[in-house]
Order: sequence, then C-alpha cells, then structure tokens
Amino acid sequence: MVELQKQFFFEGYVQIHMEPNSDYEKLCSLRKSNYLTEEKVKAHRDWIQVYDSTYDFSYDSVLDNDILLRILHSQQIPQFINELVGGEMLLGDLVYRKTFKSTSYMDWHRDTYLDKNGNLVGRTPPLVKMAYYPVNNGISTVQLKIIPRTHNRFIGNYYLDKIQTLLPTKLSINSSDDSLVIFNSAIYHSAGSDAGSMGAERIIYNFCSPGQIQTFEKRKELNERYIAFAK
Ligand SMILES: O=C(O)CCC(=O)C(=O)O
Ligand SMILES: [Fe+2]
Repeated sequence: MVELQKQFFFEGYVQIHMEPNSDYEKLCSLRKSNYLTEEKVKAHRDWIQVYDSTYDFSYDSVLDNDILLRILHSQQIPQFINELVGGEMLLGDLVYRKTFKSTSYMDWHRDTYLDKNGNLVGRTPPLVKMAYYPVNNGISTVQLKIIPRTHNRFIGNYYLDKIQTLLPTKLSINSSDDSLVIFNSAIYHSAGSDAGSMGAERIIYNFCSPGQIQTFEKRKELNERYIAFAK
C-alpha cells in the first residue's frame, strides 16, 4: 500500500485490478442491456444527453440499478480509497456515461484550477475520481489521457499552466474490463476520442471529503446509500 500511496501522491494516479466475481457479472449484464446505437440511446428515457453525442444514465436509473454501487463494495473500494488518500472519503456522485463522439468530448482540463482571472474554479480539495472504462466491440482503445504529476504542479497563471498540456509525458489509459484508474482531479486529463459505432462507456465515481458532501445536495440519496454500505 505504501507504494500505491506514494504513486497517488506523487504521480497523481494509480491503476488497480478489478476482481471477477458475481457482482462483476451483474455489472456486465447491465452494460449488455445498454449496448445500443446512438440513435437508440438518444431515444431512450434512461439516457440523458449531457454533451455533444454524449449521454449519462439518469439519476433515477442509477438508483434503480444498485449494482453500480454494490460493485464498489464487492471490490473493497471504500476501504481502499480511504487508505490510499489517508482519510475518510465519501461518494459525491456516480456517472455512467456513453460517448459516441469521434473527437474528445472533454479535452485537456483540470476539474479544479485557477481561471484566467486567478479565481479558484472547482472543488477544494480536488475530488478523487475512479473510472472504469470497459471494452466495447472487443477492441481496447484509448479512453483517458493524463499528464502525471500535474496535480501538484501549479504555476498559478491559467495560460502558463495550460502549456503543460504540451508536455510529451502523457499517459494513455486504454479501455479494459478488469482495471480501474483512480486519479486526483486537479491533474491535467482529457477524455479519449475513439468511441466506435457502439460508443465508449465509462463509469466515473467521484469521491470527496466528508466536509464537501453538502455540495452534492442533489445526490443525497446516493450519498446516503454509499455511507450505509461502506460501513
Ligand atoms: O469521461 C472521461 O473519461 C473523463 C471525464 C472527466 O474528465 C470529468 O468528468 O471531469
Ligand atoms: Fe475532468
């Protein structure tokens, strides 16, 4: 664990293995039942367009499909996240997303940063994001790019900071059925651009400190369910 803690602190991300078990199979079933073309997703009441050619599973659907939460428990994620970060973390939000866009639907950014006027944007401390990018179409493709260490490297000027996205030290995370990536959301990151005709999926878990949970007031039910089973 010490090595992982060091990597998370210094590099800003870690990758872990997903254990195949019965909950994992249930998650696969949910994914299969949502294996749809963009046309079908667009017309489906469970899916809501959030960006260009990009759709999120509705909050009601997330609550109705508790496997999305239970999988955390059966992979022992709550304990793992707390140990990794060195304090209690809560689940602020959960996003099950499909993108059909052929270019990145969300290019280089930090979720927490100083804007062009030097004002703080986003949550502090930055959220800890855990993302699952399963394989679609049987082909593993780049789903996330990150620039390691940039979560700790702030110049304080929006433009000078952004120059870091030209660094050659980018890391590509490919879709994989059995791995998870956990990263500090102040790191420079961008969504991949290889969606394929059946879209590219991601399940993103946003973890926050207990003091930040009230900033997710629309996700109260989800927050409480996480607390109830993470005990
Ligand atoms: O979809 C992704 O891979 C990244 C999403 C992201 O950067 C975000 O939600 O802030
Ligand atoms: Fe982001």
